[in-house]
Amino acid sequence: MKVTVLVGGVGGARFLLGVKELLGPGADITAVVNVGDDVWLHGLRICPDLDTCMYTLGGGIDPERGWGREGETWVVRDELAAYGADPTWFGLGDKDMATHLIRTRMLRAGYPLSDVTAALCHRWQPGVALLPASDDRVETHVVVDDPANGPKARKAIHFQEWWVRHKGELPAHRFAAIGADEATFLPAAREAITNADVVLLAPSNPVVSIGAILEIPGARDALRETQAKVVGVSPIVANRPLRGMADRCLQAIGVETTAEAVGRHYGARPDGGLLDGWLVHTGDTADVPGVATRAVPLLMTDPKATAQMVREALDLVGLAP
Ligand code: GDP
Ligand code: FO1
Ligand code: CA
Repeated sequence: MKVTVLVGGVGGARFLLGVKELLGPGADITAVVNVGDDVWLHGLRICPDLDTCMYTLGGGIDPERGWGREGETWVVRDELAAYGADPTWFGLGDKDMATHLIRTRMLRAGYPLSDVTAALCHRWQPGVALLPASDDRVETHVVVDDPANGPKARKAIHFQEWWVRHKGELPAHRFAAIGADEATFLPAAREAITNADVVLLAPSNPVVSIGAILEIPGARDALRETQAKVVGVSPIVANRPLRGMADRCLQAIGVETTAEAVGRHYGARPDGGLLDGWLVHTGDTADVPGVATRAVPLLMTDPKATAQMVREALDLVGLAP
């Protein structure tokens, strides 16, 4: 069975562990990974969601933080801070930095991000094809108040500045995918969606992970046009995100923090939306017109529990492995 999964970082990576667990070695799994979090810092190209997926699936992730390398040291970060080199609010670990150095060198030599990612994955052998949603630069920015320039002034800051520096505490008026107008959805990602037996939307942040992928021209069309069933998994459990600040992101786009509201936001395919099926957590309810819904345990406590979630997602659209 050929499975294609749209993913962000930590939630997406843990979900992919479950897909791998269910389908076993040699399975045909492709992940289309959000690039909206990507950023240039200290002259290096950082791709947090791609790296989180690569390290998680390759066994190199720090399990507590959920991002970056296990057993990390921070010598270079501290030395940069001693020079006062901006930004001091974003920490690059020493081991992780080798990834960014290689990525940056290859990008500067003219290789597209998809080729660079494949090269990095040679080492990590994630067992899943990790495809950036685009080879083009499409970075999420957040529109916030700018009181220094007047009571009504606003400015757009990079997503990482909003998420890491301000911890999502600055009220977000909206999110903007800078560069999306000139970007192309990665052709290999489109093919992976077109040729899949099933497409899964991981329980990733619906706004700045899945939503950011969908902002790339061609992504929505690929999902609407595929013959494969599309099943989403709710990241909202008992009206809360299980990690991160999806509630603040949803508020900015006027969507309630409930599994039902997120399901309705994605919408039913016959109505121009994305979903054939929508999984919510046991005890939650979701009435999403035109979409098959089911409530099952959705806590990704370990790959076996997550594999059971994936099994339910496939079963919901008649595809039990
Ligand atoms: P990020 O890029 O690192 O923020 O990660 P993602 O966007 O891929 O995933 C973040 C989302 O994962 C959050 O909104 C969480 O609610 C969700 N999440 C984390 N753990 C779980 C879990 O065990 N079950 C479910 N259903 N969602 C989860
Ligand atoms: N998150 C933080 O909260 N603080 C950091 O200093 C930080 C550094 C960092 C470095 C590399 C990387 O791949 C991820 C990093 N993250 C950090 C996580 C990440 O920026 C965000 O959690 C995501 O982009 C949101 O998905
Ligand atoms: Ca992310």
